[in-house]
Amino acid sequence: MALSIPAEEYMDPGHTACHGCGATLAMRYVLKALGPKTVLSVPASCWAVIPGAMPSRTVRVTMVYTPFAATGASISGLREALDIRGDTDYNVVGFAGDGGTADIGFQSLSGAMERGHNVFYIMYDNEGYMNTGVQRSGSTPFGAETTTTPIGSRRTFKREPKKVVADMMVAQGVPYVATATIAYPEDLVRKVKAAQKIDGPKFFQILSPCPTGWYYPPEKTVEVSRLAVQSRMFPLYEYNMKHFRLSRPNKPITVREYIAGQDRFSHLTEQEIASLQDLVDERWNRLLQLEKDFP
Ligand SMILES: Cc1ncc(C[n+]2csc(CCOP(=O)(O)OP(=O)(O)O)c2C)c(N)n1
Repeated sequence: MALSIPAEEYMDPGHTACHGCGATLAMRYVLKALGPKTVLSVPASCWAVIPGAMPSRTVRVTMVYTPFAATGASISGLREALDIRGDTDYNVVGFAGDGGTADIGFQSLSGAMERGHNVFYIMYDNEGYMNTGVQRSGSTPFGAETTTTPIGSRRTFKREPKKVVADMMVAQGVPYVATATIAYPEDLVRKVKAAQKIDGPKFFQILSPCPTGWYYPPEKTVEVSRLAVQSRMFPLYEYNMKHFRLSRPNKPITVREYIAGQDRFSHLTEQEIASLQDLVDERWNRLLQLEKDFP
């Protein structure tokens, strides 16, 4: 497939992210797809600090900081205000972490999607509250160690399955919903451009691996992102105006192979790995059913 990633950059190289941060690549590709007429609304998260303090900015588009729980409300207001001014050609984008989306910002997100505003909501999913020190979020997968689910003698790793916000947005009937990840930038950019054609709410969940919180070497971020897809831990799909398309891994691997390089899973027993594999298979079957239901 021909490389179709725009050459233009809307992010500058200097920023305060950790080495190997997947969330910086997520922003870079999203902005390449959307271009300069974009307004970002960012709540408390890693991305609230990545641009640095004034006069640093890192992104070459307007960025508004919003309270943790209010991304959905803030993009609703920005959209309506820009439309009143006649700036209908601006992309309005909420760019929030998984804690700010799956947990604390969920009602605000759900309301914005239900009211039908012409906005993007991008959840960059690093599977934890990383900016504040790797705490568990609703989007942390079963089995992971975090600082609020520490191993120690009581082995309190996360016992609950990952809350998959994209699937919830499909259930809500949001016009465009996609999952994507930074190992597949052509797919990510294509999806953002496809969504841009829709005059209504658009939701993205972008897996953005985090070496600091997943405990793997920073140079492995793209590889980890690819293995997440190949193992079906993070399936890629597109739900576009009631058509659902699920991407099949071209080199399938097991969940065990995916988690092998990440110390956040290194404590798991054989039985616990099997439980994680069961959860992954169960969700995959639900997604296959969605493909049948929305051909
Ligand atoms: C109302 C409120 N509660 C808590 C915080 C502290 N806080 C700032 S960033 C953050 C973690 C955000 O996690 P997530 O949304 O997953 O984004 P990430 O840090 O992983 O990029 C927390 C808890 C806050 N700023 N405001």
